Amino acid sequence: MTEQAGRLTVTPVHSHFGARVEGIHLPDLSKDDPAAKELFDELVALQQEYSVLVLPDQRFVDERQMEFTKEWYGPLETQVGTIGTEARLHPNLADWSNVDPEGNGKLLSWSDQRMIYQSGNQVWHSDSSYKPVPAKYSLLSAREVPPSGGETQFVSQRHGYETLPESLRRELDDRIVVHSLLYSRSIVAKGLFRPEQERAIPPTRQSLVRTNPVNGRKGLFIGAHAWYIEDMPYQESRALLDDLLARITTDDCVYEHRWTPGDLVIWDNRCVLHRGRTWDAARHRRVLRRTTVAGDGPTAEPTMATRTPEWDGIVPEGLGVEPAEVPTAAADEVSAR
Ligand SMILES: O=C(O)CCC(=O)C(=O)O
Ligand SMILES: [Fe+2]
Repeated sequence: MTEQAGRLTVTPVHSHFGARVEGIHLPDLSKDDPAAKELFDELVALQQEYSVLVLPDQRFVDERQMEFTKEWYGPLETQVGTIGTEARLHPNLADWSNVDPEGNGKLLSWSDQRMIYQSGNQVWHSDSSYKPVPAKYSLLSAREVPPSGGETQFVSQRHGYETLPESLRRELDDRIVVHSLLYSRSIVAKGLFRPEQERAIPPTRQSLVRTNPVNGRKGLFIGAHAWYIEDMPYQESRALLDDLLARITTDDCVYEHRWTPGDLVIWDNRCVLHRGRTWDAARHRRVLRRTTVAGDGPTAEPTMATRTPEWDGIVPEGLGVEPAEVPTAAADEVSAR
């Protein structure tokens, strides 16, 4: 049912979360206009409530999208280095596109090396949950869309958490999960990072359950980068993370956004998972551009994870905290001298 929130028209898009918002054209918002500030505050309040906002007909160009995001939301995230071309336009702008950046108008198919990194977006994830300070909001703008396929899907990790059995929720509440982009992309393909790029993204610790600071609502914080739970046998923790993901991503929990050029979707990475859907990339253009608002702080401290045997072959030597040495008889003897 459509409602009026101040000057904005709000229509929920799913029974758990998500709303379509009309009555605002973000590219035109000016910091000099007090009414614009009011409108923006209403939008942020809706964001806390609905987690995903769909704003049709927002005619952004790249420069304005970056400028607007920074001016109104705060510092932008910088993309990590990969073998893909998504950072080619600007370090603060993700270019999700299958159009050959060489400028010859050629379309890149899924077998193209440059598209393989991008295909990692097709598993449920929260943007940059592998960084010590994970992202707050993502603003994804549709510039060109295919006639079919290429949708983006969302699920609410709050609804997911709230519908778990109480006893399970209690078990999860104070747990820490190690997240890693090297782990999540190792499942997609090998060789997606150069050695110096790998060294810039050590695994990081995150709370398994996060609380929204404004309304106190709790949500899970998992997805593709969530590797294992600390202080739990590795296989058991993998099984638990897989089970949680399966529970919160059943069909009835999914909002699927079918893009129209000009759409802007803003989601709250603290409490939502998303994934892109495939399309016929060899035949149809799909160009989306994302700006990402940096998070307010870490979710767990210290942020640096301790190396375990599972890291071998995925995370280069020398990254992370070395596990404390188990004292041997010989070492005891030396220290006793
Ligand atoms: O391509 C998509 O639909 C999803 C892209 C994505 O994961 C992102 O923009 O963060
Ligand atoms: Fe994403």
